[in-house]
Amino acid sequence: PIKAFLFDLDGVIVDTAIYHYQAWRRLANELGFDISEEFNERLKGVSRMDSLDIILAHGGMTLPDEKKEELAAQKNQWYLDLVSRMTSDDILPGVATFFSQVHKANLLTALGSVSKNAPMILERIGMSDAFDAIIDGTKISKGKPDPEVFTKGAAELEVDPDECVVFEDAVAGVEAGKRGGMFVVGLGSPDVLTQADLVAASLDVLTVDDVLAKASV
Ligand code: G16
Ligand code: MG
Repeated sequence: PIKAFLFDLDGVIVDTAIYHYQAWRRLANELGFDISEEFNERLKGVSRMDSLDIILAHGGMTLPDEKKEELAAQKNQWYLDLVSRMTSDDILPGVATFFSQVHKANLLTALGSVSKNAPMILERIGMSDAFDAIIDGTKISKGKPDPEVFTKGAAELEVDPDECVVFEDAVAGVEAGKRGGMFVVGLGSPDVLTQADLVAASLDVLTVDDVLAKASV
């Protein structure tokens, strides 16, 4: 049976994905090139340094590690400026209702985010206490699509991978959940999230009963 729901943060609970994109785009522009929204799909769920490497390769640039650290810190500063004004109003539609159904169903919950800023964002939106376990970028050594962030979440909740459902908006995150042996609900477009077991536009159009019925087949 399904015992736990594991949630990505950016693009699932809160729309910080747009702020990551804006900050990366500003960095690319300063380096003399641009990144599109379509290109940005490759960055979702990918760690800060891996994202920078993908962007630099896209711009045909190679830089020494010291310079890369500097650029990553700059991007993070811009990102922090953008998210500093967030409040609970920025929680995505359907999240509150979905979480009340999750608790009623006695399911365990974990956050599975590769973001080092995840605890700060949870604090800002008033959801620090909403999860039974929190796995963030400071607790893992490999970002998505590696399954580590989700397998650690399952381990902390003391459940098996096949007892977990993962909720993800990113191609790399869906792959991470599948590689971890979990049922994956993709939130976004079925044309993009092709590896997901079930795709919906957002948590707003899903109920916990729907998900449990589909994941338990
Ligand atoms: C998030 C975002 C990524 C971001 C990564 C690292 O992952 O989707 O775009 O690059 O975290 O974030 P930070 O630079 O804040 O450490 P997730 O797993 O929450 O989707
Ligand atoms: Mg995400």
